[in-house]
Amino acid sequence: MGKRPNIVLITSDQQRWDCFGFGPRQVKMPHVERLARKGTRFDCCITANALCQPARASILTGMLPLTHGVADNGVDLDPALADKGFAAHLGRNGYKTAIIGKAHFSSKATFKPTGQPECQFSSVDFGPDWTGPYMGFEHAELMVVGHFSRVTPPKHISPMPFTPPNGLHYERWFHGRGTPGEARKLWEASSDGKGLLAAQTWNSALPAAWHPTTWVTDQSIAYLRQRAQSDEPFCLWVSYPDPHHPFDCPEPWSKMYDPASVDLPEHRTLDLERRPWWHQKLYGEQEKIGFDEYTKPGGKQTVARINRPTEEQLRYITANYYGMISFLDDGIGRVMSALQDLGLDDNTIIIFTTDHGELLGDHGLMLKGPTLYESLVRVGMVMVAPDAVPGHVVTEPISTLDLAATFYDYAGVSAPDGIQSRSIRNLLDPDAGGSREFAINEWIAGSERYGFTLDLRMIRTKRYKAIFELNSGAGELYDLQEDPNEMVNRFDDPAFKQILSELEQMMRSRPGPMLEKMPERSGLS
Ligand SMILES: [Ca+2]
Repeated sequence: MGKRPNIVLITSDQQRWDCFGFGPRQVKMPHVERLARKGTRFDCCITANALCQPARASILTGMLPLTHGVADNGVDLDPALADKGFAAHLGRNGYKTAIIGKAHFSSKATFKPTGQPECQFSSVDFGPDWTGPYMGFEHAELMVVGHFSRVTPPKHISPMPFTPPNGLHYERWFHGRGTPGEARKLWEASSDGKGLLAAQTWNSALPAAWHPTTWVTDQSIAYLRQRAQSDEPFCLWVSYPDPHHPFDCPEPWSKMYDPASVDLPEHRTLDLERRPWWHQKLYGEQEKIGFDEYTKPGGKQTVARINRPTEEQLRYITANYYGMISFLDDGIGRVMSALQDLGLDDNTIIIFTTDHGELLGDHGLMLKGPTLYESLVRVGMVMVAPDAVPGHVVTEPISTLDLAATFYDYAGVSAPDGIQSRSIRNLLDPDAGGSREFAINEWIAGSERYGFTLDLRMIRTKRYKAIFELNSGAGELYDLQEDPNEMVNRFDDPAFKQILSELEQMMRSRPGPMLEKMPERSGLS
């Protein structure tokens, strides 16, 4: 490979590891499965955080949350740190860089204007002519949210003005479809006339052609066409906002999976008595806090924003979740076809992964929260690179934050100082004997979120997962080899004392600098 390779990073939002098409769940992703046959699949990829903003800041910067400071949702990434991210760094080294879709590097649901394009208020100052630069990307075509909410919070807290002149490229395009108001009306309507099937779940009547998945695909292909005219290497982040809730799958994808026969979790009832105190406090005591409470001034944000679904409701949610995933796989297939047609495929590294998972009914829980089960922190990752051995599966624990260093490795540039990202290129060769000991996850859940502060540090080795809540000293320890469903917490089990102590040592040995003081919160998410 003489010329430096192009890089196309494709991500979804909130896609659990077992829903990547190559199993074990039923959901189909034929194009991603094709990528996996051609390239390398990482079976134990762990996100640096279970929420959008910290997870995405880690992918971009190659830093852990306590180093870049976005240790919770609602915190903006410092542009000075984004300047050490892969977009800025590759840009300085001759790459053209772009992000198309959902960025979420700064808060959208802000308390007041922040001056950032993704801020619900400040987006008005970034008109149709604005296409970056943003957080190191030379070119940006974005959305403020990408997944609208059917619920409009009271005006005094967050008017969510995602209609023009507020909003960004996708929102402006979306609201311009058809007659005024038509796109929004169709999105809220049901294609099957049944209305809401579960909380935040319906078969949307929005035409698939107007859906963010289609828009992200089309804009990405247009960018690739442009890039194919030039010899400069490029790095494009194609960022789909699905299958994040609401579960509003459009036709025909909403018809693809029969709710009656979708997979259900083996353990789908609340089992709080087995868990440390914060599980009980959030899902036991605070469960009754509703949307009104969380949006009123000084009110606490509840984790139970989506009620415990019945089995029938969970079936509808799951069928729509699967449909949204197969829809975005179709987009990935179109991006891959464009690369081939443009003659770019033999010198382009393609990665598909996501920012974090989705509980989807595991242990009676939905969406995400400070319950760091595998469905939430383990994600799929596939990489097609020129030196990949087709079909190779890597079982070493790696992190999504390792992508930045991997890109530098392939681009032949040295990494900026102070990052925790490590290139995964040496794991591509099955005979090279490359190994990894553990992956790290960090989350400081501020009191604005839950009414108390949690300082969560997670260590994931091939076999074990330890979660330390540093403020209280409580925690969790699961032996994933003997207990893949994480049913028995061994944290206080004397028989596991030595293992826990080793895992704690790994946590204390975390590499790199940590911020002394975390940045101020700019919003809720
Ligand atoms: Ca997300």
